[in-house]
Amino acid sequence: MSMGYSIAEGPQVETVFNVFDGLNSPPNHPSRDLTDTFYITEDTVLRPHTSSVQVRTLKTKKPPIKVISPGRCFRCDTPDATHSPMFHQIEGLVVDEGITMADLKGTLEAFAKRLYGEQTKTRFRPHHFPFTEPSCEMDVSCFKCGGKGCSMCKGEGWIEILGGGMVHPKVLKNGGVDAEKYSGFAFGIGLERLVMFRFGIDDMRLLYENNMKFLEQF
Ligand code: 2NL
Repeated sequence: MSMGYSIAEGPQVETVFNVFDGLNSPPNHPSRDLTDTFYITEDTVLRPHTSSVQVRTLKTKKPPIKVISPGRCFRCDTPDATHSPMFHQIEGLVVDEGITMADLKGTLEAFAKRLYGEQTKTRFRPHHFPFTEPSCEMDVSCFKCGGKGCSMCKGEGWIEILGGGMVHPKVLKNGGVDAEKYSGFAFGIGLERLVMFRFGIDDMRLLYENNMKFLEQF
C-alpha cells in the first residue's frame, strides 16, 4: 500500500474463463486437469491462483491500474511439508503507458529489501508462464547465510521467492485493454512459502493446525 497499490478481492469460486482462458492458458494445459484443479461444474472451479482477480480488474477498470490481490486458492495436492490443497497467494498487477521490465525489477527489488533487509540481493532468471512474456523468477540472497550456502538454501546461496513478467498482449486484449497503447507487469507470490522462509518454519501444516504452542511464538 505504501507503494500506491490498492487491494482487489474476488470470489473463491471462479469461472474457467477467468482462471484459464483469459490468462492465455492453452486448452491442453495440465493445470486444467481434474487431477490438478477442483471443479464445481464444467465451467466453474475453486480458483487455483488469484490471477483471476486481475483478469476481473482488467475487464472492469481502465489504466492506470495498480492492484494487489491477496487471497485463498485451491489445488488438488496431498498435504506435506511444502504443499497444501488450500493456500494463499499475493499477486500484483500494474498496467499503464510505457511500463517496462525495469519497473518490474525495481518494484520487486524494493519489496525484497523491505521484507528481508537492505543487504538483500536479488537475481532474476528466465522462466515460462502462459500469461506473461517475457517471464522470470526472482531469487533473493539467502537471509540465513547471506549467500555463502547453508541448509536453508541447500548450498545455493539463493532462494526462489516469486514469479512474474510482462503481461502477455493476449491477456491485455482478453481483458479489453488496448495492447498497442498499454503494457504492464504482473507477479505472483506464494504466501505460505514466503512466511516459512521469513520465520524459519519447516512444515507448512503447522500454519493451519492452530496449535497454541506454535502460534504463541509470533
Ligand atoms: C508464481 C507466479 C505469476 C502472474 C502470476 C498475472 C496476472 C495477469 C496477467 C499476467 Cl492478469 N500475469 N500473474 C504473472 C506471472 C507469475 O505467479 O509462481 N506464483 C506463485
